[in-house]
This record gives sequence, structure tokens and C-alpha cells, in this order.
Amino acid sequence: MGSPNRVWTAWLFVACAHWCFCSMARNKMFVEPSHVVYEELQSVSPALVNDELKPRYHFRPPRNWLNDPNGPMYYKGIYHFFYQYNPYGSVWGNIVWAHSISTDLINWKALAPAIYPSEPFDIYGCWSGSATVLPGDKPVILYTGVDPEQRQVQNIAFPANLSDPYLREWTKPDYNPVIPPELGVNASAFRDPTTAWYAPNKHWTLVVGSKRDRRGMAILYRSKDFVHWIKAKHPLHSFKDIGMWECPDFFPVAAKGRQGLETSEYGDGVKHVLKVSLDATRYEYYTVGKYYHHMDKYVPDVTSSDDHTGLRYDYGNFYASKTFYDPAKKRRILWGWANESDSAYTDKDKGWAGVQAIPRSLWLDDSGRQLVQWPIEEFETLRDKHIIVKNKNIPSGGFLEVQDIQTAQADVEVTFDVASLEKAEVFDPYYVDDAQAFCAKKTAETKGGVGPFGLLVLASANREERTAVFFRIFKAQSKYMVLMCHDPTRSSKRESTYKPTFAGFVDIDITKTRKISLRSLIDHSVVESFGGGGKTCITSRVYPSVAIGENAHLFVFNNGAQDVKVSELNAWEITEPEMNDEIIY
Ligand code: DQQ
Repeated sequence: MGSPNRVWTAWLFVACAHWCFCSMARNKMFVEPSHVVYEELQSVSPALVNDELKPRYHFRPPRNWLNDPNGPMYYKGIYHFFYQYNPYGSVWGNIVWAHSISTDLINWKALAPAIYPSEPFDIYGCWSGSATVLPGDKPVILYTGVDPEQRQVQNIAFPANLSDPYLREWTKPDYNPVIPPELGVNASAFRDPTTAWYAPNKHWTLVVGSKRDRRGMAILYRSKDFVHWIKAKHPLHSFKDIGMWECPDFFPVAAKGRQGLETSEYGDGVKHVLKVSLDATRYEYYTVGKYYHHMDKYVPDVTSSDDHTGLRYDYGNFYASKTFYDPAKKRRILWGWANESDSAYTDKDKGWAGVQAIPRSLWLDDSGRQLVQWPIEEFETLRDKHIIVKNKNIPSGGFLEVQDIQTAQADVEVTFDVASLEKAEVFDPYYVDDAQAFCAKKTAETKGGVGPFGLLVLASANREERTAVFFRIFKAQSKYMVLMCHDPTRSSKRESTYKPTFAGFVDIDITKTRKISLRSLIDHSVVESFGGGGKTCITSRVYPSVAIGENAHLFVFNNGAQDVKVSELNAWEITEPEMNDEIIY
């Protein structure tokens, strides 16, 4: 048992994964609704639907299924990224921890999978988890294993060779699991350990996602040696009637400024953030609050709500996210899974499914009420051909095409001047907690007062096919409300794809700024947008049927009653980074 000093070889992985797949298939592994194995879709040869829709600069393996980001970390000058991956097909199943490395978080080289089912404590699954870098620069991984009784248990793994900066080989000690589900813990809802922090009480501390009945919970564990873990009497935090909390993330943020904090930081000028991924809705929410160390208790601020009306990193396709502290640039970086909007059957035909959103730097907004996110600066090294448009008035009902640049693989930044708010529509308070439903009602087609104005991306030349990314400004009782929307309802003629509108409010005082900015990263079937300088983010997966490759156009539009001005628009073609093309052994 155990795999100390195992020498990694390709054949061993293939044999192991094959055995694992057969054994899972034999045992019909159905665990949770979100972990359905489509047995008939595993191990098929993909008939590519349209490879031009495959994202080119977002993180992805060359083929097959990807889901959650796992264990991101920085070690000896190298960024490590692991992710849930199916080596056999483009639907969920046979999950291993695939492993990639980078020196800039943008160009990636693939290594052989780091963690894969091999021992009784993980033979039915190697699910999500996190890395912690212990003093003396010693990385360690904690991940969820599924054991033969279908129990979710937490396991530890160590690098086999700390002098290998690529950390190619990982060892799972025989004493695993280090955190089994004890009496009173729901063993089929007990997963995704966080990065641990060293608390002032001189214990390593972490949380594991769980639920009790319908109460979502972040169960807290403490350890002196990182091997023996003791469950605390009370969870770090919990919330009623919400269901399973997957992939919790808990970290400190500076109350002022953009600098990231190491996960164990505490004291004056430090706030904390708790993020949970809700299995019931497949959306995730975060709160900003205070961590009371002496009680190991986290209390969200009154401005942060714990339920489905709460804050989201991203109001679109973005799930199971995880942050890590980058000591090289003193920043906190967010990774999130942007899943497909296609059916499992179409994913099978495509031969690929899932990307990671572009890594984002994240910090606390000056208001202290929410986080702000922005694509990491390294992304800009991919910018190529550049076009600028300045001072263009877009009259009511007008369009402006951004020409002389290909826009299927692009980065667009635009600032709109909103000179007058006179024609703003009256806000309907019914939608104050449901921006998404508001956007579904007031789409890009619905004429408004101030807005809808914004971009039509991945558009056909005649604009019949397009994804609208836009703002709409309303007059509420005591302030103006800025709604940001993604409307992909006309993004494709393909019926089979899910085309939901996504939306969030942007917390800016438009009466003061009179301006609002929008950035959209367009990557064939990904549209990732940042409104108000990164205060509100939305990611959509869209699959145009006409606006593909060279046939994709970009427009600015204004469907409001009042003119708006593009004070400046910058668009860049984006070059293709190195993206896990071949495995380095
Ligand atoms: N995905 C993993 C689980 C996690 C879920 C399994 C979230 O550990 O709860 O692939 O997407």
C-alpha cells in the first residue's frame, strides 16, 4: 500500500487510470447529482463539431474534460496549477489531478498527472483540494479521496523530491486519510479542503465544505503537525437552507490597497473573505467579514449577504474557484472554472469541455463592501495588433463597427461617457435581488433610456448573430442603479446550447463618475467581461454558428433613447500562448 518514492512512468499512469476507469464503471459510481458519470460517453473518439470554437488563450488541456482548479501555488520560481481532469473523455469521470507549470501564469507546460486513484483512501476518486506551503518552503497538498465505502475523506500528499522545482512526483503516505468523516459528519457531503493558515493559537487551521440537512457548513479542523487533525466544536461559518458548500475558500485581504496577503496574515487592517460554491445552484457566493481568531469564528459584515442575493466573483459560468497568494508579486490570484453551456452529448462530440477563466488579481474595493478583480498583468504580453477609437458619439439606435482587426480572439477595453442621466428608466425594485431575471426581461433588444449600450461581440456581419455585453442605467428612489448584462440569446442558431442571460449590478456612483468602463476578453467560445474596472464580472460560453474565426465582428451599440459617447476604445488581437501541448516527463 502507499506509493513512497514511486517513479512516475507513462505506462503506469495509463495502466492505473485504465484500471481505475474499469473499476468505477463496474461499480457504477454515482455519488452526488453533480458528479454523474456518463458511462456511455467515456472513452469515445471525438468527432469534432467545429474546432474553431475551441478557446485558444484560456487555460485548457489539449483535449477532454476539465473542471475545478486545484492546489495553485508558487514554488522555486514556478507557478503550479492542478485541475480536475478526465484523461479518457470530454465528460466528467475518471478524475485525476492533472498538473501544469508556468513562469508567467499564461504559457503552460503539462506534466504527468500528480494525483490519481491508487490507494484504498482514494480509489473511487481524487477530488478537489488545496496546496499549503509550509515553513522552509515545503509544499503539501490536501485533497478529497473517495474510498470503497463511497465516503469522502481528506488525504495528504507530499512532493517526493523537493529539489525538483517541477514537483513531478507526489507521495501519499500510508497513514491517510488524515481527516476521515467522523460521527455526525455527512460522509457523502464532506469535501474540498482549503489551504491551511497558521492561526495565532499556534495551530494549522483549515475548513472542509459540507452540509447538515440543508445547512451549508465550513467544518473547521486544527492541527499542530499538519498530520493529526482535530475537528473543532463549531464550524468556521454555516448558513441555513442553502445546501452543500463545495470548494470553500477563506483568505485575508488588506483593508486598504491592492497588495495581496499570505493566507496566515491577520491583525489590524486585515479583513477576511469566505467564498462557497453552492452545489444546489452551481453558482458561488462570497462574503467580506471579520475573523475572530480566539473563537475561530467568521462573521460576515452586515453589507455582505450569505444567501443567493449575495456577492459573486462572477455572475456567469464560473464555479469551484480558488485563490492563492503569489509571493513573487505579492498579490492574491483567483482561478475559476468556466464550464461549457453545451449538453454532455455535444461535449462528447467536441472532444473538449471546460476552461479556466484568465487568472485574476483580486483586492478589496475602497468601499470595503466588495472585491475588485482584474486579469493578471502578464496577460497583456499576449496583446498584438492594436486599434484605438476615440471620441465617437453613438446616437440612440446607432452602431459602430470596430474594423481592421480580427475579434474572435481579442481583448477590448472601452470607456463610455454618460453625459446626462435625464432619460434613465425608473428602477423596478422587484428586481433588486435578481439582476439576472431583470436582464432576461430587459434584453439588449428592449429599448431603454440610458442604455442598453455596450458591445456586440462574436457578431455576424449583419448582427443577426451576436452576444451583447452592455449596461443599462436606472433611476431608483435615492440613487442610480447600473445593471451590467451578458445577453447571449442570439449568440448562435444552434438550438442545443444553453443561452442564459447573466447580470449583476455595478456599485459605482454614476452621478459622480459620468463614465463607465468595460473590458471583454473574447476567445472563440468564451466571453469574459469586467465592468466598472472589475467591480462586476460576467463570463459566458457561447457557440456561434456564423460568427466564427474571420467571420466574427465587433460592434459598439446603443439601444437607449439618449446618445452615449465612446471616449476611448482599445482593441487588441491576442496571440496564442503555449497551452499544455505535450506532456513533459
Ligand atoms: N468537483 C469535485 C468535487 C467538488 C466539485 C469533483 C465541484 O471535489 O466538490 O470533481 O465542482
